Amino acid sequence: MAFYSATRHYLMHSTPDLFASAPATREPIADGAWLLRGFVLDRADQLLDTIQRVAAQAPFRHQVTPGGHTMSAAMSSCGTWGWVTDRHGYRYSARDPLTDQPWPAMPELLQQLAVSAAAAGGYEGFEPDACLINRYETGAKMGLHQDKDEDDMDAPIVSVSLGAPIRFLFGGLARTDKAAGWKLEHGDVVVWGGASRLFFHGVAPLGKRAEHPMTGAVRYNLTFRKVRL
Ligand code: MD3
Ligand code: FE
Repeated sequence: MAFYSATRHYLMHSTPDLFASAPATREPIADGAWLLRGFVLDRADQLLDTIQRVAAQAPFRHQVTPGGHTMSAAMSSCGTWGWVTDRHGYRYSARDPLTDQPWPAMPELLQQLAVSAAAAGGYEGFEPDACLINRYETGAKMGLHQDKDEDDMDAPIVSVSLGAPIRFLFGGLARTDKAAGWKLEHGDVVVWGGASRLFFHGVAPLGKRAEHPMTGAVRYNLTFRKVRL
C-alpha cells in the first residue's frame, strides 16, 4: 500500500489518486517505534464503517477490571482473539463473553492496513490475529500499562487513531520512567516494536472540546496484535 522514501521522509502511496490529502510521514518516537502521521487518512471513511459493522456483531461494552473498576473506554474486538477483562483477570478469549460467539473475523481492509503499516515501520511479515477496538467519549482515558498478555513479543503492535484527538503518553520499561506526551490525531498510525514493544503507555482523558467532523466527540483506536505464536 505504501513504501518508505528515506530521502524525503514521506510515505508515498503507490497509487497517485490516493493523494486526496497530505501524504503520510514517518517519525521515530522511541526505540523501535514509528509514528506514521496520516497513514490511514484516505481510508478513514471505510475504517469507521468497518468499525460499525464489527460493533453490530460484537457490541462496544465497558469491561470491569480485576480490581472492580469499570473501564471508561468501551471496547470491542475482531479477529481470532479478543481482549477481555472481568473480576477474574485479563486474558485473550476466542469468544465474546457478551454473545458467547466467536469474535467477528478480521475484515480484509483492517488486516491489510495493519500489515502495510507494520512494514512501513520496518516490521515485515506481521501476522495480526487480534484487533482490539477502543472507543473513547469525553473524559474517557486509559491509565499507564504494558501490553504483555501476548505470546509473541517479537511481533509489533500497530495502533490506528480515528476521530477526536487525544494526548498519548508513553514512558519506558519501568512504570516510573518519565513519560513523554504526543498528540494522536485522526488518521495517525503508530507501530511499536523492538524495545518499545513493552513500554508503559496510556492516554489522557479525552478533552471536553476534542472532536472531529467524522465522529463528533468520539475517538476510536484500533490496536492490532499477534497474540499466539
Ligand atoms: C506502546 N490503547 O489498547 S494506542 C491498548 O489509544 C492501548 O486506545 C491506547 O494502549 C489507545 O492497549 C494506546 C498506542 C499503543 C498501543 C500499544 C502499545 C501504544 C503502545 C504497545 C506497546 C507500547
Ligand atoms: Fe496498551
